[in-house]
Amino acid sequence: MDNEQPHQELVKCVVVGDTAVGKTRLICARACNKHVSLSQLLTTHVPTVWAIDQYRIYKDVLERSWEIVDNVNVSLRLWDTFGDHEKDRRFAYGRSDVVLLCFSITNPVSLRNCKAMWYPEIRRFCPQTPVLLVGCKNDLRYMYRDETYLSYFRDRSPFVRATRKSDLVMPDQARAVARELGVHYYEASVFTYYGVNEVFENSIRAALIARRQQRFWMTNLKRVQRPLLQAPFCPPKPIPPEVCLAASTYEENMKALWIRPVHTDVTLIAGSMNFAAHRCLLAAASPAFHRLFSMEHELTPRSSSESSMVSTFGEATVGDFNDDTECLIRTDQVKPAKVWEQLKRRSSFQVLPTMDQRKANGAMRELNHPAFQTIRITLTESVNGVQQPTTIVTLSKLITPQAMQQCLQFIYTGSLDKRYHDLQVR
Ligand SMILES: Nc1nc2c(ncn2[C@@H]2O[C@H](COP(=O)(O)OP(=O)(O)OP(=O)(O)O)[C@@H](O)[C@H]2O)c(=O)[nH]1
Ligand SMILES: [Mg+2]
Repeated sequence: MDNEQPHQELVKCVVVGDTAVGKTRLICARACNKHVSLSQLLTTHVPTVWAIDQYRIYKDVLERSWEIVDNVNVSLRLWDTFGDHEKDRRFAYGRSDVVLLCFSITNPVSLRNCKAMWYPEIRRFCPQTPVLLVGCKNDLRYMYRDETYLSYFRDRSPFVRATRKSDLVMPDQARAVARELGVHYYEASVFTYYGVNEVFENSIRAALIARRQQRFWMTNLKRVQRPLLQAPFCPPKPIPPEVCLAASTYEENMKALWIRPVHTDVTLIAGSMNFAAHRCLLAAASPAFHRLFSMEHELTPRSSSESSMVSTFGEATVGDFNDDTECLIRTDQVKPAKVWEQLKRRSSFQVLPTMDQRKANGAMRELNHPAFQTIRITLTESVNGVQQPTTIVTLSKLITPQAMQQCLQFIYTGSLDKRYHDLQVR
Protein backbone atom coordinates (compact mmCIF):
# COMPACT_ATOMS: atom_id res chain seq x y z
CA MET A 1 0.00 0.00 0.00
CA ASP A 2 1.11 3.56 -0.67
CA ASN A 3 1.69 6.43 1.76
CA GLU A 4 3.40 4.05 4.12
CA GLN A 5 5.61 5.70 6.78
CA PRO A 6 8.71 4.12 8.27
CA HIS A 7 7.92 1.99 11.37
CA GLN A 8 4.27 2.23 10.57
CA GLU A 9 1.93 -0.72 10.45
CA LEU A 10 -0.77 -0.63 7.83
CA VAL A 11 -4.01 -2.26 8.94
CA LYS A 12 -6.72 -3.00 6.44
CA CYS A 13 -10.09 -3.11 8.16
CA VAL A 14 -13.09 -4.32 6.16
CA VAL A 15 -16.55 -3.44 7.41
CA VAL A 16 -19.41 -5.79 6.44
CA GLY A 17 -23.01 -6.44 7.50
CA ASP A 18 -26.62 -6.11 6.31
CA THR A 19 -27.75 -3.02 4.48
CA ALA A 20 -28.65 0.03 6.62
CA VAL A 21 -27.06 -1.31 9.80
CA GLY A 22 -24.77 1.74 9.97
CA LYS A 23 -21.45 0.65 8.39
CA THR A 24 -20.86 3.81 6.32
CA ARG A 25 -21.82 6.09 9.22
CA LEU A 26 -19.46 4.25 11.55
CA ILE A 27 -16.55 4.55 9.12
CA CYS A 28 -17.30 8.25 8.51
CA ALA A 29 -17.46 8.90 12.26
CA ARG A 30 -13.94 7.47 12.65
CA ALA A 31 -12.56 9.00 9.44
CA CYS A 32 -13.95 12.48 10.11
CA ASN A 33 -13.80 12.23 13.91
CA LYS A 34 -17.24 13.78 14.21
CA HIS A 35 -20.52 13.16 16.02
CA VAL A 36 -23.51 12.96 13.71
CA SER A 37 -26.58 14.98 14.66
CA LEU A 38 -30.00 13.39 15.09
CA SER A 39 -31.47 15.24 12.10
CA GLN A 40 -28.60 13.96 9.92
CA LEU A 41 -29.14 10.44 11.17
CA LEU A 42 -32.83 10.55 10.48
CA THR A 43 -32.44 11.56 6.84
CA THR A 44 -32.94 8.84 4.28
CA HIS A 45 -30.28 6.18 4.10
CA VAL A 46 -28.10 6.18 0.96
CA PRO A 47 -26.96 2.60 0.29
CA THR A 48 -23.29 2.07 -0.56
CA VAL A 49 -22.89 0.65 -4.05
CA TRP A 50 -19.14 0.19 -4.35
CA ALA A 51 -16.71 -1.29 -1.88
CA ILE A 52 -13.55 0.76 -1.68
CA ASP A 53 -10.95 2.22 0.62
CA GLN A 54 -12.37 5.64 -0.18
CA TYR A 55 -10.81 7.25 2.87
CA ARG A 56 -7.28 7.25 1.57
CA ILE A 57 -7.93 9.63 -1.32
CA TYR A 58 -8.47 12.67 0.87
CA LYS A 59 -5.34 13.98 2.55
CA ASP A 60 -6.99 15.05 5.83
CA VAL A 61 -8.81 11.73 6.12
CA LEU A 62 -5.59 9.92 5.45
CA GLU A 63 -3.89 11.92 8.21
CA ARG A 64 -6.62 10.90 10.59
CA SER A 65 -6.02 7.27 9.67
CA TRP A 66 -2.79 7.39 11.70
CA GLU A 67 -3.12 6.23 15.20
CA ILE A 68 -0.84 4.99 18.00
CA VAL A 69 -2.14 1.86 19.71
CA ASP A 70 -0.04 0.23 22.47
CA ASN A 71 3.01 2.19 21.24
CA VAL A 72 2.59 0.96 17.68
CA ASN A 73 2.24 3.51 14.91
CA VAL A 74 -0.65 2.39 12.73
CA SER A 75 -2.36 3.64 9.59
CA LEU A 76 -5.89 2.29 9.60
CA ARG A 77 -7.36 1.77 6.14
CA LEU A 78 -11.12 1.42 6.33
CA TRP A 79 -12.97 -0.46 3.61
CA ASP A 80 -16.67 0.17 3.32
CA THR A 81 -18.84 -2.43 1.61
CA PHE A 82 -22.47 -2.79 0.51
CA GLY A 83 -25.02 -4.83 2.42
CA ASP A 84 -26.52 -6.65 -0.55
CA HIS A 85 -26.07 -10.38 0.16
CA GLU A 86 -25.89 -11.34 -3.53
CA LYS A 87 -23.06 -9.01 -4.53
CA ASP A 88 -19.45 -10.13 -4.75
CA ARG A 89 -17.19 -8.71 -2.05
CA ARG A 90 -14.11 -10.91 -2.54
CA PHE A 91 -11.88 -8.03 -3.68
CA ALA A 92 -12.75 -6.11 -0.51
CA TYR A 93 -11.84 -9.08 1.69
CA GLY A 94 -8.53 -9.62 -0.13
CA ARG A 95 -5.48 -9.12 2.21
CA SER A 96 -7.68 -7.77 5.01
CA ASP A 97 -6.14 -7.63 8.51
CA VAL A 98 -9.38 -7.44 10.45
CA VAL A 99 -13.10 -7.61 9.65
CA LEU A 100 -15.80 -5.66 11.48
CA LEU A 101 -19.04 -7.62 11.29
CA CYS A 102 -21.81 -5.09 11.91
CA PHE A 103 -25.46 -5.41 12.80
CA SER A 104 -27.99 -2.89 14.04
CA ILE A 105 -29.17 -3.20 17.65
CA THR A 106 -32.64 -2.23 16.36
CA ASN A 107 -32.76 -5.07 13.85
CA PRO A 108 -32.60 -8.65 15.25
CA VAL A 109 -32.61 -10.06 11.68
CA SER A 110 -29.32 -8.29 10.98
CA LEU A 111 -27.81 -10.11 13.99
CA ARG A 112 -29.19 -13.44 12.81
CA ASN A 113 -27.65 -12.82 9.37
CA CYS A 114 -24.25 -12.29 11.01
CA LYS A 115 -24.29 -15.92 12.04
CA ALA A 116 -26.18 -17.38 9.09
CA MET A 117 -24.67 -15.49 6.17
CA TRP A 118 -21.88 -13.05 7.03
CA TYR A 119 -19.60 -15.11 9.22
CA PRO A 120 -19.52 -18.08 6.74
CA GLU A 121 -18.78 -15.60 3.92
CA ILE A 122 -15.91 -14.00 5.90
CA ARG A 123 -14.43 -17.40 6.68
CA ARG A 124 -14.67 -18.44 3.04
CA PHE A 125 -12.59 -15.46 1.83
CA CYS A 126 -10.36 -14.84 4.83
CA PRO A 127 -10.22 -17.92 7.06
CA GLN A 128 -7.54 -16.58 9.46
CA THR A 129 -8.53 -12.92 9.75
CA PRO A 130 -9.69 -11.78 13.19
CA VAL A 131 -13.34 -10.65 13.34
CA LEU A 132 -15.09 -8.25 15.73
CA LEU A 133 -18.88 -8.24 16.09
CA VAL A 134 -20.19 -4.65 16.29
CA GLY A 135 -23.67 -3.62 17.41
CA CYS A 136 -24.33 -0.25 15.69
CA LYS A 137 -26.87 2.46 16.66
CA ASN A 138 -26.38 1.86 20.39
CA ASP A 139 -28.04 5.24 21.09
CA LEU A 140 -31.41 3.81 20.06
CA ARG A 141 -31.46 1.70 23.24
CA TYR A 142 -32.76 4.80 24.99
CA MET A 143 -33.45 7.26 22.13
CA TYR A 144 -36.48 5.24 21.03
CA ARG A 145 -38.31 7.00 23.87
CA ASP A 146 -36.94 10.48 23.08
CA GLU A 147 -39.61 13.02 22.19
CA THR A 148 -37.63 14.69 19.34
CA TYR A 149 -36.92 11.28 17.84
CA LEU A 150 -40.55 10.16 18.16
CA SER A 151 -41.97 13.40 16.74
CA TYR A 152 -39.84 12.93 13.59
CA PHE A 153 -41.52 9.60 12.94
CA ARG A 154 -44.96 10.87 13.87
CA ASP A 155 -44.66 13.49 11.10
CA ARG A 156 -43.70 10.88 8.48
CA SER A 157 -46.06 8.12 9.54
CA PRO A 158 -47.02 5.66 7.99
CA PHE A 159 -44.02 5.60 5.60
CA VAL A 160 -41.42 5.20 8.32
CA ARG A 161 -41.85 3.96 11.86
CA ALA A 162 -39.87 4.61 15.03
CA THR A 163 -37.91 1.85 16.73
CA ARG A 164 -39.94 -0.03 19.34
CA LYS A 165 -38.66 -1.63 22.50
CA SER A 166 -39.51 -5.06 21.07
CA ASP A 167 -37.13 -4.39 18.11
CA LEU A 168 -34.09 -3.98 20.37
CA VAL A 169 -31.29 -6.54 20.52
CA MET A 170 -30.04 -6.75 24.10
CA PRO A 171 -26.27 -6.93 24.79
CA ASP A 172 -26.49 -10.44 26.24
CA GLN A 173 -28.16 -11.74 23.03
CA ALA A 174 -25.37 -10.25 20.92
CA ARG A 175 -22.68 -11.50 23.31
CA ALA A 176 -24.10 -15.02 23.03
CA VAL A 177 -23.71 -14.88 19.23
CA ALA A 178 -20.16 -13.46 19.58
CA ARG A 179 -19.28 -16.30 21.95
CA GLU A 180 -20.62 -18.86 19.47
CA LEU A 181 -18.54 -17.34 16.70
CA GLY A 182 -15.52 -16.97 18.98
CA VAL A 183 -15.15 -13.22 18.40
CA HIS A 184 -15.08 -10.06 20.54
CA TYR A 185 -18.22 -7.91 20.87
CA TYR A 186 -18.49 -4.10 20.91
CA GLU A 187 -21.24 -1.55 20.58
CA ALA A 188 -21.07 1.91 19.01
CA SER A 189 -23.17 4.92 18.17
CA VAL A 190 -22.25 7.71 15.80
CA PHE A 191 -24.80 9.91 17.55
CA THR A 192 -23.18 9.74 21.01
CA TYR A 193 -19.78 8.59 19.69
CA TYR A 194 -19.91 5.86 22.33
CA GLY A 195 -17.62 3.01 21.33
CA VAL A 196 -16.50 4.48 17.98
CA ASN A 197 -12.84 4.81 18.95
CA GLU A 198 -12.94 1.61 21.01
CA VAL A 199 -14.20 -0.42 18.05
CA PHE A 200 -11.34 0.74 15.80
CA GLU A 201 -8.65 0.68 18.48
CA ASN A 202 -9.50 -2.90 19.38
CA SER A 203 -9.80 -3.94 15.75
CA ILE A 204 -6.20 -2.67 15.35
CA ARG A 205 -5.17 -4.71 18.42
CA ALA A 206 -6.80 -7.84 17.00
CA ALA A 207 -5.04 -7.27 13.64
CA LEU A 208 -1.63 -6.64 15.25
CA ILE A 209 -1.89 -9.69 17.53
CA ALA A 210 -2.64 -11.85 14.47
CA ARG A 211 0.33 -10.26 12.69
CA ARG A 212 2.62 -10.90 15.66
CA GLN A 213 1.69 -14.59 15.61
CA GLN A 214 2.83 -14.83 11.99
CA ARG A 215 5.86 -12.53 12.26
CA PHE A 216 7.20 -13.29 15.73
CA TRP A 217 10.43 -11.39 15.05
CA MET A 218 8.62 -8.01 14.90
CA THR A 219 9.78 -6.44 18.17
CA ASN A 220 7.58 -3.33 17.83
CA LEU A 221 4.46 -5.52 18.32
CA LYS A 222 5.64 -6.98 21.63
CA ARG A 223 3.53 -4.68 23.78
CA VAL A 224 0.29 -5.01 21.85
CA GLN A 225 -2.56 -6.09 24.12
CA ARG A 226 -5.43 -8.37 23.29
CA PRO A 227 -8.70 -6.51 22.44
CA LEU A 228 -9.98 -4.94 25.66
CA LEU A 229 -13.39 -5.32 27.25
CA GLN A 230 -15.79 -2.47 26.62
CA ALA A 231 -17.22 -0.56 29.57
CA PRO A 232 -21.03 -0.74 29.60
CA PHE A 233 -22.94 2.15 28.13
CA CYS A 234 -24.60 4.50 30.64
CA PRO A 235 -27.48 6.45 29.11
CA PRO A 236 -27.48 10.16 29.94
CA LYS A 237 -29.43 11.17 33.01
CA PRO A 238 -33.00 12.22 32.19
CA ILE A 239 -33.82 15.90 32.61
CA PRO A 240 -35.14 16.31 36.16
CA PRO A 241 -38.85 17.15 36.28
CA GLU A 242 -39.73 20.78 36.86
CA VAL A 243 -40.88 21.28 40.43
CA CYS A 244 -42.96 24.37 41.15
CA LEU A 245 -43.32 25.36 44.78
CA ALA A 246 -46.57 27.06 45.69
CA ALA A 247 -46.14 30.27 47.70
CA SER A 248 -46.11 29.48 51.40
CA THR A 249 -49.41 29.95 53.24
CA TYR A 250 -47.79 29.24 56.60
CA GLU A 251 -48.60 32.62 58.14
CA GLU A 252 -52.22 32.55 57.02
CA ASN A 253 -52.58 28.98 58.31
CA MET A 254 -51.26 29.96 61.72
CA LYS A 255 -53.52 33.03 61.88
CA ALA A 256 -56.49 30.83 60.95
CA LEU A 257 -55.58 28.47 63.81
CA TRP A 258 -55.52 31.40 66.18
CA ILE A 259 -58.86 32.81 65.05
CA ARG A 260 -60.61 29.44 64.80
CA PRO A 261 -58.82 26.98 67.09
CA VAL A 262 -59.36 23.41 65.92
CA HIS A 263 -57.69 20.16 67.04
CA THR A 264 -56.53 21.84 70.21
CA ASP A 265 -55.15 19.63 72.95
CA VAL A 266 -54.47 22.03 75.78
CA THR A 267 -56.63 24.50 77.69
CA LEU A 268 -55.04 27.35 79.61
CA ILE A 269 -57.14 28.80 82.40
CA ALA A 270 -56.28 32.38 83.30
CA GLY A 271 -58.66 33.92 85.79
CA SER A 272 -62.15 33.44 84.45
CA MET A 273 -61.04 32.79 80.85
CA ASN A 274 -60.16 29.58 79.07
CA PHE A 275 -57.81 29.53 76.08
CA ALA A 276 -57.69 26.51 73.80
CA ALA A 277 -54.26 25.97 72.25
CA HIS A 278 -51.91 23.44 70.62
CA ARG A 279 -49.29 21.97 72.92
CA CYS A 280 -46.69 21.48 70.19
CA LEU A 281 -46.81 25.18 69.33
CA LEU A 282 -46.58 26.25 72.96
CA ALA A 283 -43.73 23.82 73.60
CA ALA A 284 -41.89 25.06 70.52
CA ALA A 285 -42.32 28.71 71.46
CA SER A 286 -41.64 28.54 75.20
CA PRO A 287 -39.12 26.49 77.18
CA ALA A 288 -41.39 26.76 80.23
CA PHE A 289 -44.27 25.10 78.37
CA HIS A 290 -41.84 22.57 76.93
CA ARG A 291 -40.75 21.53 80.42
CA LEU A 292 -44.33 21.56 81.67
CA PHE A 293 -45.56 19.21 78.92
CA SER A 294 -42.51 16.97 79.28
CA MET A 295 -43.69 15.99 82.76
CA GLU A 296 -47.15 15.02 81.54
CA HIS A 297 -46.33 11.35 81.34
CA GLU A 298 -45.82 11.36 85.08
CA LEU A 299 -49.51 12.21 85.40
CA THR A 300 -50.65 8.98 83.79
CA PRO A 301 -52.29 7.12 86.67
CA ARG A 302 -49.91 4.44 87.95
CA SER A 303 -50.81 4.45 91.60
CA SER A 304 -53.48 6.37 93.43
CA SER A 305 -50.91 8.47 95.24
CA GLU A 306 -50.17 10.34 92.00
CA SER A 307 -53.58 11.89 91.77
CA SER A 308 -52.58 14.70 94.07
CA MET A 309 -48.94 15.70 94.14
CA VAL A 310 -46.87 18.82 94.28
CA SER A 311 -44.06 19.10 91.81
CA THR A 312 -41.35 21.52 90.88
CA PHE A 313 -41.21 20.72 87.14
CA GLY A 314 -39.78 17.31 86.76
CA GLU A 315 -38.44 17.06 90.28
CA ALA A 316 -41.58 15.32 91.44
CA THR A 317 -41.78 14.61 95.15
CA VAL A 318 -42.71 11.14 96.24
CA GLY A 319 -45.88 12.37 97.96
CA ASP A 320 -46.95 12.89 101.48
CA PHE A 321 -48.47 9.53 102.20
CA ASN A 322 -47.46 7.06 104.84
CA ASP A 323 -47.38 3.31 104.29
CA ASP A 324 -50.83 2.95 105.71
CA THR A 325 -52.32 5.30 103.15
CA GLU A 326 -50.39 3.66 100.30
CA CYS A 327 -51.77 0.35 101.42
CA LEU A 328 -55.30 1.67 101.48
CA ILE A 329 -54.90 3.22 98.10
CA ARG A 330 -53.57 0.04 96.55
CA THR A 331 -56.64 -1.86 97.77
CA ASP A 332 -58.66 0.99 96.33
CA GLN A 333 -58.07 -0.39 92.85
CA VAL A 334 -59.45 -3.78 93.87
CA LYS A 335 -62.47 -2.92 95.97
CA PRO A 336 -63.28 0.80 95.52
CA ALA A 337 -66.46 0.93 97.57
CA LYS A 338 -64.92 -0.69 100.61
CA VAL A 339 -61.84 1.50 100.48
CA TRP A 340 -63.93 4.61 100.12
CA GLU A 341 -65.69 3.69 103.33
CA GLN A 342 -62.39 3.06 105.09
CA LEU A 343 -61.07 6.41 103.93
CA LYS A 344 -64.10 8.26 105.16
CA ARG A 345 -63.68 6.68 108.53
CA ARG A 346 -60.01 7.72 108.72
CA SER A 347 -60.70 11.43 108.69
CA SER A 348 -57.07 12.26 109.49
CA PHE A 349 -56.10 11.27 105.95
CA GLN A 350 -56.69 13.20 102.80
CA VAL A 351 -59.67 11.80 100.96
CA LEU A 352 -58.58 10.51 97.60
CA PRO A 353 -60.86 10.09 94.62
CA THR A 354 -61.69 6.62 93.33
CA MET A 355 -60.59 5.43 89.87
CA ASP A 356 -63.93 6.45 88.35
CA GLN A 357 -63.72 9.87 89.85
CA ARG A 358 -60.13 10.25 88.62
CA LYS A 359 -61.16 9.30 85.13
CA ALA A 360 -63.77 12.03 85.15
CA ASN A 361 -61.62 14.73 86.72
CA GLY A 362 -58.32 13.55 85.38
CA ALA A 363 -54.95 13.16 87.05
CA MET A 364 -53.88 16.43 88.58
CA ARG A 365 -50.66 17.86 89.91
CA GLU A 366 -50.01 21.08 91.76
CA LEU A 367 -47.03 22.97 90.49
CA ASN A 368 -44.49 24.98 92.36
CA HIS A 369 -44.05 27.58 89.62
CA PRO A 370 -44.74 31.35 89.51
CA ALA A 371 -46.87 31.09 86.34
CA PHE A 372 -48.43 27.64 86.50
CA GLN A 373 -50.60 26.56 89.37
CA THR A 374 -51.84 23.10 88.39
CA ILE A 375 -51.74 20.73 85.45
CA ARG A 376 -54.43 18.16 84.85
CA ILE A 377 -55.25 15.68 82.10
CA THR A 378 -58.91 15.04 81.35
CA LEU A 379 -60.87 13.32 78.67
CA THR A 380 -62.84 15.75 76.53
CA GLU A 381 -65.11 15.16 73.61
CA SER A 382 -63.76 16.32 70.26
CA VAL A 383 -65.85 17.82 67.40
CA ASN A 384 -66.50 14.38 65.94
CA GLY A 385 -67.60 12.97 69.29
CA VAL A 386 -64.40 11.06 70.03
CA GLN A 387 -63.01 11.28 73.57
CA GLN A 388 -59.47 12.59 73.65
CA PRO A 389 -57.10 13.59 76.46
CA THR A 390 -56.76 17.31 77.00
CA THR A 391 -54.20 18.99 79.22
CA ILE A 392 -55.63 21.68 81.43
CA VAL A 393 -53.17 24.16 82.84
CA THR A 394 -54.40 26.58 85.46
CA LEU A 395 -52.29 29.69 85.54
CA SER A 396 -51.40 31.53 88.68
CA LYS A 397 -53.01 34.83 89.55
CA LEU A 398 -49.91 36.65 88.31
CA ILE A 399 -50.99 35.91 84.71
CA THR A 400 -53.97 38.02 83.73
CA PRO A 401 -56.31 36.82 80.95
CA GLN A 402 -55.24 39.78 78.78
CA ALA A 403 -51.54 38.94 79.17
CA MET A 404 -52.20 35.30 78.32
CA GLN A 405 -54.21 36.27 75.27
CA GLN A 406 -51.41 38.51 74.00
CA CYS A 407 -48.82 35.79 74.60
CA LEU A 408 -50.84 33.28 72.63
CA GLN A 409 -51.61 35.76 69.86
CA PHE A 410 -47.89 36.48 69.56
CA ILE A 411 -47.06 32.74 69.41
CA TYR A 412 -49.64 32.09 66.67
CA THR A 413 -49.42 35.26 64.60
CA GLY A 414 -46.15 36.92 65.53
CA SER A 415 -47.99 40.19 66.28
CA LEU A 416 -49.59 41.94 69.20
CA ASP A 417 -52.66 44.16 69.49
CA LYS A 418 -51.91 47.79 68.59
CA ARG A 419 -52.59 49.01 72.09
CA TYR A 420 -49.73 46.88 73.38
CA HIS A 421 -47.26 48.18 70.85
CA ASP A 422 -45.40 50.31 73.34
CA LEU A 423 -44.07 47.07 74.86
CA GLN A 424 -40.35 46.84 74.33
CA VAL A 425 -39.23 44.27 71.80
CA ARG A 426 -35.84 42.76 72.54
N1 LIG B 1 -29.59 6.49 15.53
C1 LIG B 1 -28.57 6.08 14.79
N2 LIG B 1 -28.72 5.92 13.46
C2 LIG B 1 -27.66 5.51 12.74
C3 LIG B 1 -26.41 5.22 13.33
N3 LIG B 1 -25.58 4.81 12.35
C4 LIG B 1 -26.29 4.85 11.21
N4 LIG B 1 -27.53 5.27 11.42
C5 LIG B 1 -28.59 5.45 10.43
O1 LIG B 1 -28.84 4.22 9.78
C6 LIG B 1 -29.05 4.39 8.41
C7 LIG B 1 -28.07 3.52 7.64
O2 LIG B 1 -26.76 3.95 7.86
P1 LIG B 1 -25.55 3.61 6.84
O3 LIG B 1 -24.30 3.84 7.56
O4 LIG B 1 -25.74 4.33 5.56
O5 LIG B 1 -25.84 2.08 6.61
P2 LIG B 1 -24.93 1.03 5.80
O6 LIG B 1 -24.74 -0.12 6.72
O7 LIG B 1 -23.73 1.69 5.27
O8 LIG B 1 -25.92 0.57 4.65
P3 LIG B 1 -25.52 0.04 3.17
O9 LIG B 1 -24.56 1.00 2.62
O10 LIG B 1 -26.81 -0.01 2.44
O11 LIG B 1 -24.97 -1.32 3.35
C8 LIG B 1 -28.85 5.88 8.12
O12 LIG B 1 -30.12 6.51 8.02
C9 LIG B 1 -28.09 6.37 9.32
O13 LIG B 1 -28.38 7.71 9.60
C10 LIG B 1 -26.29 5.39 14.75
O14 LIG B 1 -25.25 5.19 15.39
N5 LIG B 1 -27.40 5.82 15.43
MG1 LIG C 1 -23.08 2.07 3.41
